[in-house]
Parts: sequence; C-alpha cells; structure tokens
Amino acid sequence: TSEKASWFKDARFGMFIHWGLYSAAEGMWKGEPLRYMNNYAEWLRYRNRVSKEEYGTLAKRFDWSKIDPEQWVLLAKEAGMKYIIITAKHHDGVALWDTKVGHYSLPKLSGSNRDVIKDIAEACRKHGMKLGFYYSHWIDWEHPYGWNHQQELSGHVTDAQYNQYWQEKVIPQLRELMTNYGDIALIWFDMWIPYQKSIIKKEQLLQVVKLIRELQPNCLINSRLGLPTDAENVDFETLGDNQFGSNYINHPWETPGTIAHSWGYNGQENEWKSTSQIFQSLISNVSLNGGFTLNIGPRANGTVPYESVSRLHEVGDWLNSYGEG
Ligand code: JFZ
Repeated sequence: TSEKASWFKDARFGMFIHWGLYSAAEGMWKGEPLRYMNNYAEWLRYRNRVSKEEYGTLAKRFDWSKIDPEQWVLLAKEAGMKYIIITAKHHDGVALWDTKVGHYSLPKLSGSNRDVIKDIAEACRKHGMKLGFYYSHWIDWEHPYGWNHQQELSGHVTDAQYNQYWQEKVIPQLRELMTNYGDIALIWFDMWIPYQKSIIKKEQLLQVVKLIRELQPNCLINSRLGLPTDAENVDFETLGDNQFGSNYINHPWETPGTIAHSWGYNGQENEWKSTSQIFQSLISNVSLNGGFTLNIGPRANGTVPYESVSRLHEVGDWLNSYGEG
C-alpha cells in the first residue's frame, strides 16, 4: 500500500453524490416513468431514448436560488463521513462544471453562471472535507463517438472514432478537473468490465493515469478505471455496488452503495435502506479493513430527501458517540 492512500484506509466512510440533469427528471419523462422500473434514474436518457436536445431542456428546471453544495458538505460531516465524491460527469456526458470543452455543461444548458464543482470544492476546503470526482470515461451518451454499451444511440463506433472522443473530450476535461479546483483527493472512474472486453485500449487508460499523476500526484485512482489495483496505476479497489464484507485483500478498497435504489434522485421510487442496514454494510466492510461510500441523490433544487437526511443523522449520532472519530 502506498503512503498517499493511508488517509483513505483510515477514512472508512464517505459520501457519494449523484446529481445531474437526470435529477430534474425525477425518474419520469413526459408523463412516462423510467422504462424498466428496476433500473436507475440517472439512466433516464438512455432508457427512455430521450434526444440530446430534449434532454438538455431539463437544465431549465434547476432552482439556483436554493442550490447550496455547502449543505451537502455539512450533511456529510454530520454523518461522520470523511470524503465526498460528486458526479462531475455521468454517463449522460453533461459536465456539472463550467467546462471549456464543448458546450454540454450544466452552466451552459441552464444559462446560470454557477459552477457547482467550484462551490463544492470551496465548501470542502472550508470544512476540511476531502473531495473526489466521479467521471464516466467509458460511457458517454452525448459525444457522437462516446461509448453506448449496446450501441443503440450512437451506432457502431470504430477504434479511431473512440480515440477521437478520448482525445477531444476525456483528456481535456480531466485536465480541467485536475487543474482548476484545488487538491483533488480521489477520482472515481466507472467501468464494470475489464478493459480488454471494452472498446478502450490500455494506452488510453495509461494516458489518463499519466495525466492525473502529473497534475495531482496525491490523487487516488480507483480500479473501475479498468486496470487492476497496483500501486503504480490504481490506488484502491472499488467492489461491485452493494457488495459488502466479501473482500480479504490487502490493498485499500471500498464499496459504493446507495440509500435509495437509484443513485440519482427518483421521485417514482420509495425504497430506502434502513439505518441498521446502512450500519451493517459499514461495519462489515470496516471489519475487513475496507470502506463504504454511501450515496445520496439530491433534487434539482439541491435539497436532499428527508429519508436520506434522517438516516444520515442517525448514523452520525452513533458514530459521534461511539466511533473513533
Ligand atoms: C454504475 C452506473 O451505471 C450507475 O449509474 C452508478 O453511477 C453506479 C455507481 O455505477 O452502475 C454500476 C456499476 C457496476 C456495478 C453495478 C452498477 N457492479 O459492478 O455491480
């Protein structure tokens, strides 16, 4: 285990935040619920076959007078969490920050001058919270040559076209995220098949590693980049979602899980893990020397569902009384 990951091994508990245009749809499109109810609200554009243009109109539903990322940071603190990971870009390809790479960003689509990545970075610094970014590298439903895993939106993508997506979107956007927002504690990539079975080439992944190492030498990289966990390229392992207490390995690791069913806000769903389930997940991972990244899905006005807030408060009350701080 490398020295730079020691804070992460001690952290144990962090907050995932899935927030983007899909949050405004709330699991519903033109009066029709998300197709395939057992799937995720953040997959709406793909599941319901929403066009890029129509999907972009969801940005108008954001209520900037209420959106306050500092509240998310304070909630994480109250829950006893030590880091936050926010979806800087999810599969829909929308950048939450004011990217200069293309025009597909929440600030540009919404006509607001707010950059929530800047806001959350400042709030994290103010409250001593580590900040990480989720970045969907493999899948991107916006770029014509980004990967759609069933090739239903983008048609067949050649290796050369995919590399064009990589060089003109992935690399320059990661450069922005690693340059403009201060110290970034970790970056959480998302691909759940080995890269050999994907369209991605090893050189493309190593290019990403090199860029991050250059710009943010202390930034930890997770294994869903697509490479195995080794100190050189990947700093911690991400287990399958909701897979707890099943790892006996020595390198740093965590499991992501969500309080609801979807990761992004879904008003159609009413499924919440109980506080004791959350504790069981946390305890089983910590007992095996791992961590737990627990997700919330705020609404498009920034508010966090009461069901999530109340559970996080219960967890935090217990940790603050009996935890090791
Ligand atoms: C992925 C995303 O598709 C999803 O929207 C969310 O962001 C989640 C955190 O990650 O979904 C996955 C990825 C991997 C597994 C399951 C869902 N897995 O390995 O079990």
